[in-house]
Formats: sequence, C-alpha cells, structure tokens
Amino acid sequence: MEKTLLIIKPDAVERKLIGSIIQRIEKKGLVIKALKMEKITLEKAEKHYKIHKGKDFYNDLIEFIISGPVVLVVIEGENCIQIVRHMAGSTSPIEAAPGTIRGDYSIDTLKNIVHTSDSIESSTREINNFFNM
Ligand code: FUP
Repeated sequence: MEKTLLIIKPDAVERKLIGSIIQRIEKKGLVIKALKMEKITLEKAEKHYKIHKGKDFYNDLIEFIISGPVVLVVIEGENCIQIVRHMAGSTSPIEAAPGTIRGDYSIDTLKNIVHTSDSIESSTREINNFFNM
C-alpha cells in the first residue's frame, strides 16, 4: 500500500496546530502508520532537502526546519501521496486555496505548516531518512 511522509513543521507545532492537521488526515480516511515528535538534526535536514541545495532559499529552509520540534507522520492509503499533497495546498501562499492546510493556516512561503512527499521515490527516501520501517 502506498505511503507518504507528512512533516508538521516547527511553525505549526509552535502554533498548536498538530491536532487540527492530524484530524484532517484521519477524517479523510487515511491511516496513520507511524508518528513521532523530534527536533530534526542538521544532517537529516540536509538529506531531506538535498534537491534544494544551492537554491537561494536553501539556508533559510534548513535553519527553519531545525529551529524547533516537528511531528513526522507516515500516512498510508491508496494514492495517498497525491491526496495529501492536494490537502496541503500550493507552496505559494497566494495560490494555496482555502480548505487546504496551507490555504487555511499560512501566509508565508517558508513557514508553510507542512511538508508532504511528492512521488513514490521521494516518499520512500524521506520515510527511510526518519523511520526504520
Ligand atoms: P513543497 O513540495 O510544496 O513543500 O515545495 P518545494 O519542495 O518546492 O519547497 C520546499 C520548501 O522550500 C517549501 F516548503 C518552502 C521552501 N521554499 C521557499 O522558501 N521559497 C521558494 O521559493 C520555494 C520553496
């Protein structure tokens, strides 16, 4: 069965949005397979965001994702990668539609509440970076 990684980012943890975000996933009918809260190490953050290395926002992105605890969630369900991406909404706060997680909770491109895997390849790589499963 398909799996995806959802990261509830430090801004969302600080703003006490963990429950609201997880509730959306459960209400949708997706299954929470694993869940843990931790402060990501610099090494794991760099591995996670390696495709963005060299981009102008990379340093800010790494600094932000290690700035406080995050909640790492492995979600399972048919087509869950695309479903959870649609639920997260667009990266741009201008385009993130109301009803999506980013559309409802953020006006910032960097502090944008959640990360979600974008393909089977990346979900496998990302889950293996944070979980032994
Ligand atoms: P997404 O798949 O929507 O999380 O977006 P990307 O993988 O393209 O970007 C990863 C993270 O980099 C985003 F969550 C926020 C940050 N980012 C910026 O800060 N500025 C940009 O122009 C693009 C992305």
